[in-house]
Amino acid sequence: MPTTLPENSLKRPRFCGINTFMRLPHTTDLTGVDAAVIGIPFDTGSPYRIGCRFAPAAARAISVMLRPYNPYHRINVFEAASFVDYGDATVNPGVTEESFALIEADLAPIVEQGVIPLGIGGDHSVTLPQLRILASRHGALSILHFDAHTDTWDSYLGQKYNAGTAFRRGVEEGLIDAKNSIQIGMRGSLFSPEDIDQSLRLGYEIITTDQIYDLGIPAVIARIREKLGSRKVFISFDNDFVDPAFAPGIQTPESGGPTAREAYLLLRGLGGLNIAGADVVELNPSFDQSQITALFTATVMSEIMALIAISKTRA
Ligand SMILES: [Mn+2]
Repeated sequence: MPTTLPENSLKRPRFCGINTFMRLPHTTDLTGVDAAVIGIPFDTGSPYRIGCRFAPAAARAISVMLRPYNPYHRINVFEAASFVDYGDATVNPGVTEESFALIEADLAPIVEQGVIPLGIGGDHSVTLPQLRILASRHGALSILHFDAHTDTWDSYLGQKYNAGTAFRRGVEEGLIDAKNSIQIGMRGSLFSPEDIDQSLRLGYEIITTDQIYDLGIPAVIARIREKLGSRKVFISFDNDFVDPAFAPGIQTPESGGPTAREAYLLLRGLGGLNIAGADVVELNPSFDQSQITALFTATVMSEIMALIAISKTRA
């Protein structure tokens, strides 16, 4: 039994105490730890609504609602594997490349000790420094990228490093094995067809939101499993994957998306994936109502944690 069990909300009410993710212990001691949640409160990469820097705190605040037993996988996540809340990475707001170096340095002890980092963004630019440190250990990673947008632009308003470019920079830097990666959920108006074509040229497979509904969720799960197999995978989940009705508090909303339930169904089909790291990004609490998006963010992360718990049980 791990020594990192969360505080028991049946013994002490969940609103008592200082919020950590799902009431896990806040520690940087990674002895025996399988995965560490780390906030990455950086939003200078946001082309639209700034404010994702407050996401880790907002996700932690509502995450106390989430209970340790995942009934879909029939597993007590925290008995099956050891998780901690590592705290937040340090950033310098307004200074992107310095912040990336700071984020990478703060993640280094996690990755070097073989612990799986679980990032809570931040805007989507923060995936790049996570991939830099992870690829230094694992080599190029397969990516499972949930998002309404491809984020493979060469630059955005003249900026090479922001929330719209990480998945091109990652390929250019040799961090992403695009030929063994999938981008899922693309939809909405585009600047041009190139928004999609540029991803295909980089080697990504794309499953658009329309294709999710055409194929059906079981077939999409089968395709993801077939493509990623036992490869080392980084799951990057942009909250704008779902319809703004289910995630209003985000940086770049895109109407006409899947439901929260459909997102969970997709994630729950991925038990056994070889997860090297994951992040949930683009929660912007300034535009959230009634903690809807914060709860969605925390729940997505908890479903990813369940996938890690399953793999530790099987190992
Ligand atoms: Mn994105």
